[in-house]
Amino acid sequence: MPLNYADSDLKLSLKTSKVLIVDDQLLSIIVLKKILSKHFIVNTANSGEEAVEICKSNTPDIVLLDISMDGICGIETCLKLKTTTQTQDIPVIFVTSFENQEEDCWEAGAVDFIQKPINPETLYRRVRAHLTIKLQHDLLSQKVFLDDLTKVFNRRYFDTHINKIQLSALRENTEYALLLMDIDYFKQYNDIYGHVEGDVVLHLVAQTIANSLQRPSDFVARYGGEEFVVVLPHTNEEGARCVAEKIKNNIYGLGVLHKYSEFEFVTISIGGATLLQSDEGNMDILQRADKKMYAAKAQGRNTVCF
Ligand code: GH3
Ligand code: MG
Ligand code: MG
Ligand code: MG
Repeated sequence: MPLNYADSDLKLSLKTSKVLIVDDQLLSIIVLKKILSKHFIVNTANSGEEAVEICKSNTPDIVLLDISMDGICGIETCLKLKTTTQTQDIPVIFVTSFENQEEDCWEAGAVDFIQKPINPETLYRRVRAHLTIKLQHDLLSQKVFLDDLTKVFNRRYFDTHINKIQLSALRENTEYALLLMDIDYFKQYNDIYGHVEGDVVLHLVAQTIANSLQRPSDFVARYGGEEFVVVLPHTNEEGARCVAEKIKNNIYGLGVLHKYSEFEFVTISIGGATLLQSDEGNMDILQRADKKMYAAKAQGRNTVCF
């Protein structure tokens, strides 16, 4: 089956795509915005610094970038976006009157280069073409990296991303924390209420874990059957304990009846660990979290253990 949007889905997604225009000249912003806001949602920034902040807090689907600006220039802005995990997948198109800097733009990681003065139709068509590629890339990533049942990331996503997180934490000499969690008495839950109801609870628990996370860099993945793993970059043990307690309480707080649990409701046991600078592969932190999860089970379940 071809992995493609239905035409109507693609049109709808394009209409709600976010374009960030970055230019220090108000007039340029007005001209570009006038052309593009007929087709897309447009946001603007008048410096590289502001653009980087916006890309982190309100991620656009594409960035149109001027080269010559006060403060950090366009090329540096692009390099910053491309070397930050959170923003590196946002396509960047340079829009400039410079003729001799094209090479630098490609080197900085741009996907395209549009020469001023602007031809409105060319601008719109090129932005549209790059947005279409971006949307198809996002759709493909979703299919590859999302768990169908729970709609959180799958094991493949975890395996792919944990290495990057571990390497950057070791390089920057910072911490990160990992929480491994397993629903309590879930076999019995299925036995009593049936697998269909069990699947509903799995989805609800996964979404509750996801909603308990606050930073954009935190994520949850389904690790196996009814086990989930949460990754908390730049977080020490104290911070990770807070997140773990919050998750545990939020799951209990759902109030999903479980006749054969001593807690009366569905609960979760959580084991946590943080990176040690002596760690080599990421199996070390995983194994520590796994041991702690079993300790949480042994301590009576519905418990956080570090
Ligand atoms: P414990 O408190 O020790 O974790 O007990 P448990 O019953 O949860 O233990 P165990 O890990 O052995 O059981 C996991 C069960 O989770 C087995 C299976 O019935 C259920 N499970 C795993 N994946 C799925 C799924 O995709 N859907 C449903 N409905 N149930 C699942
Ligand atoms: Mg300028
Ligand atoms: Mg289990
Ligand atoms: Mg279990």
